[in-house]
Amino acid sequence: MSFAITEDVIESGNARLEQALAEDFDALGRQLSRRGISIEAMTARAMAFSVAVPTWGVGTGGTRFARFPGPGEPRHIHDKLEDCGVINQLTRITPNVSPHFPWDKVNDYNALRQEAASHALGFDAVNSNTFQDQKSQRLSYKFGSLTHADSGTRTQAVEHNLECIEIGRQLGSTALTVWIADGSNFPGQSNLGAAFDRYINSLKTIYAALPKDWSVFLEHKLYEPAFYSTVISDWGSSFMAALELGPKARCLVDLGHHAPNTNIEQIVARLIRADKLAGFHFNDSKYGDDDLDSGSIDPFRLFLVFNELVDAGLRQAHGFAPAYMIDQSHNVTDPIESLMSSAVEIQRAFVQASLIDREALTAAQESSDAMLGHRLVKQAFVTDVSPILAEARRRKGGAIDPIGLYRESGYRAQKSRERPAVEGTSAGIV
Ligand SMILES: [Mn+2]
Repeated sequence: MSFAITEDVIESGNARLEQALAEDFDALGRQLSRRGISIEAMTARAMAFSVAVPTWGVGTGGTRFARFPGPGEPRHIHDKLEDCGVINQLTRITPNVSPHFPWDKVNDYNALRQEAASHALGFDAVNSNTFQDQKSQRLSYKFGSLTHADSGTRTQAVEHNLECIEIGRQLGSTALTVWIADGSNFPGQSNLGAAFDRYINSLKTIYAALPKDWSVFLEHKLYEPAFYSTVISDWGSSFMAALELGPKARCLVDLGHHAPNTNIEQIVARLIRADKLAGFHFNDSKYGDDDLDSGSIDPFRLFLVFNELVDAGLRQAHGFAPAYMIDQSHNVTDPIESLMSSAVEIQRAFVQASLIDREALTAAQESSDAMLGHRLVKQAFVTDVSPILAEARRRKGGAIDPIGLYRESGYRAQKSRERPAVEGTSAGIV
């Protein structure tokens, strides 16, 4: 019998914190009420919010130099589902997981779907992988996959994506996320125009195989592993491809996949306007695609992205239904703690952005009152909405203090006994 955190443990943990939370919640409620905001409405918004967790995120990540595994790491998709279940059990904001193939391959996907449901989890977008070679693979992706100069290699990469769609269909997913590492390291190595043409052609075959209610999410990334050119390097390339493919193709924004100082929230606004925003891979970064915990470096940027998202949601922008997912690498923390903390930070940015007085902001913008516009946005950002987030968790049966309760539960120590270390786990590779 594997160890699990019981509802009793959550209840008794919460009992010790409930009084203080009630006081903080009341105080914040009075403050918001003076600003014409209902704390109950904000709590309801917080309770309705969710963000998906990637199955590979529950393992310790690493860099190209080394990986330092932690105790009790998940050995396979079954352990990963167990860990993802704990994240949702304590935070109540991550009811879906995003699987990755071939890392999460099993024989019976209906059984896997039921197993996930037993942890109160469903499946979000499926992720294909043509950025590394698998053991039994016939042709190598060393020089590319969907855009490889060799048509046989392209076909193999297309077929893998078709298999991912079929697996996702059985899991109850409705989207395929495609990120390719294709590009070049030397000027002259690759024909930049022809590589993009080959991308479009490969994606057309994948697009044609999408079930009726499915979408394909195109993920761009500036550089790495290719260091001279990347085929889908920016939102412009992604947008061109999505436009050519059709309405089921949209652009996925990974916050770490842009040049430093890029105004990501403006990219988000453009994609919303074009009805081409697929969703997000949330993470934070200081230098490049650092895959650090969401909100750990630049919470203001995260908030400004949500400012655009909340605005689009409130004015019911056409086709607006972005998929939210975390995509991080946890190298020095317990991945369960990092994912809980990140999910809460993402939810925090959403609630903070919901506090903005949209009418007053529009009036300030229309009268070119730069300072007032800025103050209205900043006022929302500096409001500590922690009591709303904690109360939302409490009302949904989660933990008032998820990380504190997780540490107290001894879950990790129990798992380190239950899960003997194995070689070559696919967890944590991003
Ligand atoms: Mn990503």
